[in-house]
Amino acid sequence: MSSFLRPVIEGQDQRTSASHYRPVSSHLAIAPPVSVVIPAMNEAENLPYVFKTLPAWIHEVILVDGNSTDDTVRVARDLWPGIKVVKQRGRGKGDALISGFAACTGEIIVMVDADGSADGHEIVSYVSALVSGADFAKGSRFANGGGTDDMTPVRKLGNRVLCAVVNAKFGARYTDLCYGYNAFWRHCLDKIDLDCTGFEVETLMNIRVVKAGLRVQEIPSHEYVRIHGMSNLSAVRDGLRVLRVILKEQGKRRTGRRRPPVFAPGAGRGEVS
Ligand SMILES: Nc1nc2c(ncn2[C@@H]2O[C@H](COP(=O)(O)OP(=O)(O)OP(=O)(O)O)[C@@H](O)[C@H]2O)c(=O)[nH]1
Ligand SMILES: [Mg+2]
Repeated sequence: MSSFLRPVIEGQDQRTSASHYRPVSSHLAIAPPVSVVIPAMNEAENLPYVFKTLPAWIHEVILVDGNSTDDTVRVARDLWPGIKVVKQRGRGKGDALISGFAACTGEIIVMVDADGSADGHEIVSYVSALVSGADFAKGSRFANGGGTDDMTPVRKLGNRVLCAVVNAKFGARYTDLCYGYNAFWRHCLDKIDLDCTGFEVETLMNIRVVKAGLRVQEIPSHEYVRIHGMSNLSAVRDGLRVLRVILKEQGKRRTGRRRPPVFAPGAGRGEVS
């Protein structure tokens, strides 16, 4: 069994018997602190639903605000006292996530959308996979046990085709590609060295983890419909961006043996408050 996890023994006080282990379910306690990064642009109305499902054992929540013109930041601070808010300097979801990751102090990082489509109760499945040996826990709506209420047939088709292209070109065995619910050990950031701005970010991560030879485990996940507001994604425009990333990554050498650049926690490009 990995040194990061151990069974919860009934009647034993997890806090005193091994001070850094925290129970995350009825039968599992973990040591590593978990950071949750939430990119949000005008999601004030959805945040109550998002925060309601986040487990109390999370070490920190980082909200990356994309210059929202609604009450996103105030609502987030009310709902999760102590939340770190990163003010995004650039534009796009990829840019937001890169800033958020840089502000994390946890060893495990979980990405959660702010539109109410992700269920925070699933975080324990992602974390369990990571403490059991995976480097990257990749959410999948099409793995057995997953699902989506949110994707149109056109998006499903586009995702499927792009996923097949990634599998063929990079030797992956993914069942889903463009999905925003994922988790990973912070050390992965050194190896994937993210450099993108938009909705292609998840694809870039999925490709680079394979190229870097990291251990990827898919986690069945259910995507609910966005509760309020409009999607920021355009199927054609963002589908083309994803395709461009795939082609660009194919032209680059594998990164597996390359010594990764050092990642400095807290050295974000955004402004933290
Ligand atoms: N900070 C920040 N967040 C963003 C930006 N663009 C999108 N987001 C957030 O990223 C998450 C995913 O964006 P969505 O618009 O829901 O895109 P999607 O989930 O692919 O599309 P739908 O399934 O239609 O909702 C949401 O929490 C958005 O608020 C941005 O430029 N900056
Ligand atoms: Mg969404």
